[in-house]
Amino acid sequence: MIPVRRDAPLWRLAGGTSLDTSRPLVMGILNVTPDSFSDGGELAGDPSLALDRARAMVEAGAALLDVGGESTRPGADPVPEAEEIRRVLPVVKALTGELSVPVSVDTRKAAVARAALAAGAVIVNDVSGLTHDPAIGGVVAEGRAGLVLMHMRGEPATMMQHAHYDDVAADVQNELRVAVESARRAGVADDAIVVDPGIGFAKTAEQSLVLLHRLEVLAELGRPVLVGPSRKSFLGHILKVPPAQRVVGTAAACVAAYFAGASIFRVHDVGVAVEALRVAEAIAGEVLPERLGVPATVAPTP
Ligand code: HH2
Repeated sequence: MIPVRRDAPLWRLAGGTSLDTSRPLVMGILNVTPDSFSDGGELAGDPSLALDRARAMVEAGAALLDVGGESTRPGADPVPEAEEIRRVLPVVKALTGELSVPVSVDTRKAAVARAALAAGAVIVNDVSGLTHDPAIGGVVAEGRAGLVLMHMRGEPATMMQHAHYDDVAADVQNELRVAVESARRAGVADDAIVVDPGIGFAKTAEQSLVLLHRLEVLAELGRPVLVGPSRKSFLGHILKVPPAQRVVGTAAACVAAYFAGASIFRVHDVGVAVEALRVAEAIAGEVLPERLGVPATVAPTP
């Protein structure tokens, strides 16, 4: 049982830091939205709630945090730019002011990305893979920020109409390659880019399973792979339980994805995922965690 090789493990972020993705890294989700599919409304409106949740996530082993102000669940309504900035900015400021882990902003909009980077975020997580707002690549390049390119088709409101593939792993690989090329054209450095299959985005439950099983196809793009299986509906199809009860299922998906080549795991329930991945890493390396040491998450940029 040998996990897929990670060829280019350093992920360069804004501000001269890098994350070492040769060890599994857990990204904690902070949705400051009223309507996210599993945690909508829990953290909306009061940055101190998000800060408390973030502290607990870091304590539980989160290596980075992802702040989102727009739900992208199937059928979600778009959020105006000014409203998204109003939701996200105070939280990004509060987190970067107090915590030492890198902060990512989950947005498809250049103006939101620009405001968040100015407030100290160091990664832009674009679920549209640069297809929604043509200006966002330039903002990432200018800020020398990290960039997550997630695969989806269409818009959240209509994406499930586009869930038709000849070979889902090969098609997602090809479409992500196009996204990587457009990031390069916008001036984003190769080592700033991470790719993501977009679990549940324009994918049926079975297509999501195939992608998680065949992540090595995405690893062939030569960049670290991030996955976001957390509490998603493919788990509901398997387990027949509501989102809040998909925590163990999420951890199982993270472990499977780790062995298939993923390095970064975007989850709501950080502690459970961290524990599961520590065990997976120990099995993969055939050594106890103390011999692996604490992951050196933030390394100086060479
Ligand atoms: N999934 C969601 C949002 N952002 N970003 C990346 N890179 N990968 C993902 O799989 C991903 C993502 C959707 O999940 P969530 O944030 O929990 O829900 P919502 O979009 O309803 O806020």
